[in-house]
Amino acid sequence: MTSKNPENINTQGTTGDGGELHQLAGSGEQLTTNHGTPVSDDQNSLRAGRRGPTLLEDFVVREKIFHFDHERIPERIVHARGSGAHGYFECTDPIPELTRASLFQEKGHRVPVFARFSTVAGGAGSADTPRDVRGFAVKFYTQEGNWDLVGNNIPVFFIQDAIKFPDLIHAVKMEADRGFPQAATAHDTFWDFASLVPETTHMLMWAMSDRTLPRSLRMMDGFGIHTFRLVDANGGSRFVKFHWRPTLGVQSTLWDEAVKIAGADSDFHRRDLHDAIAGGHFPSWDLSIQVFDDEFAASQPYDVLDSTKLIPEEQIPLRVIGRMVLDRNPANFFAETEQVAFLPSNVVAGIDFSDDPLLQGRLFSYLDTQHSRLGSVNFHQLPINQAKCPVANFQRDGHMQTTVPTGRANYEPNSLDETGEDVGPRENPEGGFRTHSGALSDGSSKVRERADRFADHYSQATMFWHSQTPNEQAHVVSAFVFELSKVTASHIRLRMLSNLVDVAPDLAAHVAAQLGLSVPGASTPACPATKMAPSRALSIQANATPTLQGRKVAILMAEGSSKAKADELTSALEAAGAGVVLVAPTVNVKLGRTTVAVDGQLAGTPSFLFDAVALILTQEAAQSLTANPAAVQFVRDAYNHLKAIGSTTDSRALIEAAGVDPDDAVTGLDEAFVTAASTRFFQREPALPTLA
Ligand code: HDE
Repeated sequence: MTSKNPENINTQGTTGDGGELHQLAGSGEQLTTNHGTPVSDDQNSLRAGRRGPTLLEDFVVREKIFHFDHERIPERIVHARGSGAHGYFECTDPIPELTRASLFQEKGHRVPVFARFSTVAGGAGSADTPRDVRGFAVKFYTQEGNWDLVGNNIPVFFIQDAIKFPDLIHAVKMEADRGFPQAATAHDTFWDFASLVPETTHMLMWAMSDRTLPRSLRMMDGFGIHTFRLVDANGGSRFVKFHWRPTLGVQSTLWDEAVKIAGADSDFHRRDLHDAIAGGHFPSWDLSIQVFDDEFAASQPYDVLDSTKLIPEEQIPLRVIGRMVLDRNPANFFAETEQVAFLPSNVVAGIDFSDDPLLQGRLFSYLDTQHSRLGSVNFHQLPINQAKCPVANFQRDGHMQTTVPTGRANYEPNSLDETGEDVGPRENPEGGFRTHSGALSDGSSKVRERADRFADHYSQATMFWHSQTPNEQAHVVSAFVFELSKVTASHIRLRMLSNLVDVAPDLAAHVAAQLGLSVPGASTPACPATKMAPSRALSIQANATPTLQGRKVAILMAEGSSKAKADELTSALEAAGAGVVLVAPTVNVKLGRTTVAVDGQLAGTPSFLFDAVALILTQEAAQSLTANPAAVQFVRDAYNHLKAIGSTTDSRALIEAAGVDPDDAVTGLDEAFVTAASTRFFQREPALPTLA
C-alpha cells in the first residue's frame, strides 16, 4: 500500500461542496481500508449534514484513527534510542577446529545481519550524543538459526550479577520523583548507586573515558563482554570473548562537542549512519576472538565469568575471523529497527554460554521483554526477526499467529502416518544444538538426561491396578476399551496393549478380548519393574463412607401421588443431609386437591442427575408411565448406574417395565431407602451390560 503524495491532493477544492471527491494522481494503486475496501474520500469524515456531527457509522475514519491511536509500542526499558542497518557478515578465517558454527566453516561464507546501535539510558526520542555506553547488537541470520551477539562498545559491565540490573537501571534513568535528567549519568541516584557498589568501578573508568562519546556509530568497538564458549564438532570446548573493531578506527568527540552536537543535531549519529550507507560508504568491522581454556582461566587473578573484567590482549591476542559490512538502510524504521528483538539466548550449534551470572540473567530477560514490547509470543514471525532458515516445530497458536500449520499432529512423539513413523519435524541428535556439558562446581555437569530411576514407568502403574476393587478394575478395563475402540490406527492400539501387558497381563487380556485382539508381547521396559504391595489408599471404593450429605435424590410423582408420603420422605432425606428434587411428567401436578409445582419435568430431568430415585405413583400412573420412554429410562438408568431405587408398592409396574431385577438397593420408602441412597450398590454391577 502506498501513501498519496500530499501535493497531489486538492483539499481546497473540496471545502465548498462538502466532500466532493477529486480523482487523485499517484502511484495508481487505490487507497483502501485495512480490510481492502476502496476508500472514496480520505479528506472528509461522514457527517449528519454539512455542519453536523460525525457519524459512528463512518468505518473509514474510525479505522484510521483507531489504528493511529495504537501506533506506538512500549519503548525498550534500556537501549530505547537506537539506529539499525542491514548488511552481511563474511568469514575471513574459518575456525572449524574451534567451533562447528556454520558461519565460521568456510572462507568467504556470508550470512545476512541486522545491527542496532543504541544509547542505554535515554528514551527513544533522546539525543544521540549523551555520555553513555553504546549498545552494539548484531543478529546473524545463519543457515542454522539466528545468532544474536548483543554487546556494548565497552568490554566490561557495571555489575556482576543480573539481580542488580534493575537497581542499576533505576539509578541511571530519570529520577523517580522528578522525571529528569534524561539520558544522563550526572545525577544523584546514579552516583549514589555507583558509590555503594564497588563492582561498578572498572566500568566507571571506561564510562568516564572518551569511549562514551563516540564520534560516529561507525567508529566504535563492539564487545560481547561475557565469556562464551566455542564448541567444536567433537564436543570439545574453549572459552571465547568476541570483539568488533571498526575499519575506520575508534574515534571520539570531546565532551564540549558532544554537548553542542546534542543541541545542533540530536539525530547526529542516526543521520550519520543513514547518510554514510545511503552514500555508499558502508561501515565495516572486523570480528575477532580471544580463545582460552580452563587452565588459562584458572590461572588468572580474576574470574573469567566476571563481566566487570576483561582479558588483556597482551595475554590472549585477538584473532580476526570475519568482517561485517552494513550496506543497506532499513526500509521502515518501525518495522525493522524498532521491532527487531535481540535475544542473547539466540545461539547456534557451536556457540554456547558460560556460567557468567550476568549472562545467565540476560538469557531470561530478553525473551521476557519481547513479550511486553511486541505483545505476542509470535514476535519471531515479524520479518526482521524471522530466521532465514527453515523453522519447524509443534509450537502453535498465540496472539497474531500468521502461519497456517496443516495436519493433525501438533505434538511429538507421534506416529500418525500408516507406517507408524512420526509426522512432522524430529529432533536432530547429531546436528542439533547441544549444550556443552561443562563441569559445574559440585562436580556434576549440564545434561539433558533423567536419573536412572526415572526410567521405571510400570511398577507404580501395576501397584495402582492391584489396589483397585474388582468394580474399579472393571471400570479401568471398560475405559481402555472405549478409548482404544475410538482409535483408528491399529498400530497405536497394539502399542498401547503391549504397554498394558507390562502393567498387568490380566488387564491387557481383558482389554484385548473386548477389542477382539490377541494380546501382544510385552514391551521392553528400560528399567525392570519392582514389586510393590497394593495400597488401599489408592482405591476410591475401598475408602468410601456412605453418606447422604451433599447427595441429591429425585422423587418421581404423577397425578394422584400422595403428597403426604412425598413430604415424609423429603423430611427423612433432608434430615440425613440430602437435597430433594420433585419430578413429574408435567410441571404442575395434581396431588389430591392441591396442585403442586414440581422442580423438574420428567423428560428434562433424567435420573442420572441424581444419586438415588424414589417413585411415589398411583397404580394407574405407574401403569400409564410404562408407555412413557422418559419414565422407563428414568428407572432403568438409575438401576444401571447402581443407584438406590425406593418405591411404593403401587409404583411396581414402572419398575418392572424398566427391567429392574430387585436387589438390596431396590427398596420400599423406608429407612432401607435412606441407607441405600447413601452409596452406590456396586454388587449389582457385574450383572449389568454397562461394562465392556
Ligand atoms: Fe541488556 N537489555 N541487559 N545488556 N541490552 C536489553 O532487551 C538486560 C546487558 C544490551 O538493540 C533489553 O530487547 C539485563 C549487558 C543491548 O534491541 C532487556 C541485563 C549488555 C540492548 C535487557 C543486561 C547489554 C539491550 C531491553 C543484566 C552488554 C539493546 C530491550 C543481566 C553485553 C538491544 C530488549 C537492541 C537491551 C536486559 C545487561 C546490552 C530489558 C537483565 C551486560 C545492546 O531485556
